[in-house]
Amino acid sequence: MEILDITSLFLLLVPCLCQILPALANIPRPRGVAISKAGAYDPTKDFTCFDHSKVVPFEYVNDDYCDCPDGSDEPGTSACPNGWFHCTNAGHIPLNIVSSRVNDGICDCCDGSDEYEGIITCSNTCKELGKQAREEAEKMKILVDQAMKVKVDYIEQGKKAKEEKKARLVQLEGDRDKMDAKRNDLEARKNEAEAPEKEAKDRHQAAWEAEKAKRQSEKEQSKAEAAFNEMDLNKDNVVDLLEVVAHTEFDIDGNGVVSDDEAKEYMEEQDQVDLTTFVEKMWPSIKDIYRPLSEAKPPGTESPEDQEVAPPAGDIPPPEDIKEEVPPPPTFDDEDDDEEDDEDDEYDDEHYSDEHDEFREEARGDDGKKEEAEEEKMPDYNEETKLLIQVADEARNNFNEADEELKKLDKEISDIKGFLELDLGPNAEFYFLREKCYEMTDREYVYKLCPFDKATQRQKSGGAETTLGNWGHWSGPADNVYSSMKYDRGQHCWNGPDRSVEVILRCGLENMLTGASEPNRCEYQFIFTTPAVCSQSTMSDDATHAPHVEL
Ligand code: MAN
Repeated sequence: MEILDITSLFLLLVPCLCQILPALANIPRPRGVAISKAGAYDPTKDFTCFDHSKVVPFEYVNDDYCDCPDGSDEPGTSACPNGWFHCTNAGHIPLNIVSSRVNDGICDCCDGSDEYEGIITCSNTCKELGKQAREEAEKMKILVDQAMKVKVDYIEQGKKAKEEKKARLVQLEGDRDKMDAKRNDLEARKNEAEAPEKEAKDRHQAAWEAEKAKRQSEKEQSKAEAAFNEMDLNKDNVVDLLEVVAHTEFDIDGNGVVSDDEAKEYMEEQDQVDLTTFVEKMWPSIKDIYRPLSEAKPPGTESPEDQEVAPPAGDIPPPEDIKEEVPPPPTFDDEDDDEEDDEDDEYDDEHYSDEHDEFREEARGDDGKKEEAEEEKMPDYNEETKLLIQVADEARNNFNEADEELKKLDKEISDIKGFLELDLGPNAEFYFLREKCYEMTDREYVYKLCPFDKATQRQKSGGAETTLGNWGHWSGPADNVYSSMKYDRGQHCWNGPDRSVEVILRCGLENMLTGASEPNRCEYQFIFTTPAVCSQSTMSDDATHAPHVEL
């Protein structure tokens, strides 16, 4: 890759000037004077210093004594420290050198004119160097011309894309208005269809809730009646004190015996309770602790937490004997001895309860569960409601489709607006760089530039990307704004600012990230070549403003 200074390039690219120069070179003038200044040195007149500070006889010019403060009387010697010596360099590029280089033993001018005192003999290489330079310049011109063709293509693409997007935007905005109206209409229809649907569904739900409540209360009634019948051991149609006392689960104080007072707590303080009172008053207060005698554990097998467990049905004494001592509980061990057995008892006690529950679960069986689940399930809607749901579903689908369409249109509109707001250069020449990424690798990192999006860095050895910056703005000097880009708001640097990147754009035949550096911690500089910044004036621009040409 060749990098040429623009000023030299410009001069190299004016071959005709080089052809004219040999002829002009013969115009008589003092040594070290440029042709353009020859008129100021008239041998028939006194010499006026360029700064008009003095007028001296013409013989004082190049007499190796500095008379003029600006050094203009000594263009061809080294007498004035601030003087300039002009090399004509016929066949190549003329050059001004500081007068201290005159006769210093080093050949500075290709025509050798700066070394005339014989300290050194300089051969004239201007013809040869000029030829080479012109060939180089010619090549460069060809390459810049090629880059310019690419740029023209970029401009066409960019302008076309902008026009297309603008046209699409107009179309989309029209479509959006229509879709918005359609959506609103469909929303109204949806609401219209949903009102009777909701009414019918609510009605169905309410009827179902009522049915469930009814079933629940019937269930509760029959549970209460079953409990009453079970507790009414002597079948005299009342549950009396003795019958309640037989149920150890009513042992409130946990002393192993249900006292009359404890029984009465549940019996509305009466000695006996008939079916109606039992169902309405007693059952609600006992239903959570009540156990049929047939499910009660033998006394003495209760764990401390499970004191209310009653003795098994087989061991229930007849009602008249109920106050008599309860027989010892059966054990699940062959032998009845010592501590180990106590532990086993504990074990068995726990498992007694679990096994019993499991047994009851199993007894209820899968069919029972299914039936229950079936009972819990709300019945299907009636035909009229089903039809209303169908109509509402259709209205909902239509509305949702239109709503989705509208969202899609809004998204595309917003994307296009974003695109049109993006400054892609005075002639949209940077359009081509959008939605593309360019990478380069240095010793440690892989750097990536995605123009108008972001700049990143990642370790060459792998790992996650660090965002160095997000597209910010054009950042070139006021008279060449599009010569650099700023990407800022990158990842925070723990030991510095938020990361940011300045991307210097240079004219090049290819879009290429050619350099990446970090001049200050977390402040990066990229060099990016692109035909998009080339111009015919690239060749003649002031070197301070024009980008380098890298071709
Ligand atoms: C990472 C890289 C470097 C940067 C340091 C700052 O290592 O992003 O470029 O200088 O963090 O801590």
